[in-house]
Amino acid sequence: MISIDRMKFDSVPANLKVGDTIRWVNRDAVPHTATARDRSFDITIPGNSIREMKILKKGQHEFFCRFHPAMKGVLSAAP
Ligand SMILES: [Cu+2]
Repeated sequence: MISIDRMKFDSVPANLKVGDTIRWVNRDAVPHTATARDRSFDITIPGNSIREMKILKKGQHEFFCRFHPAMKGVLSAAP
């Protein structure tokens, strides 16, 4: 699970693998996205909502929110 709270991504779990499911939990009232710079994922999470996403690509994925580009994180996925 990766929480989003007060316009920030919470810490990303370690030891993730391709095929794992990430649960994005948006605790803010406004929508956010989790968008990989390599575009391997791009998911919109409405305010006060949960969205699930499967990790499809190995490697280190920097991600950000398209609506608030200052929001950033890194997700690493083993093969
Ligand atoms: Cu945002």
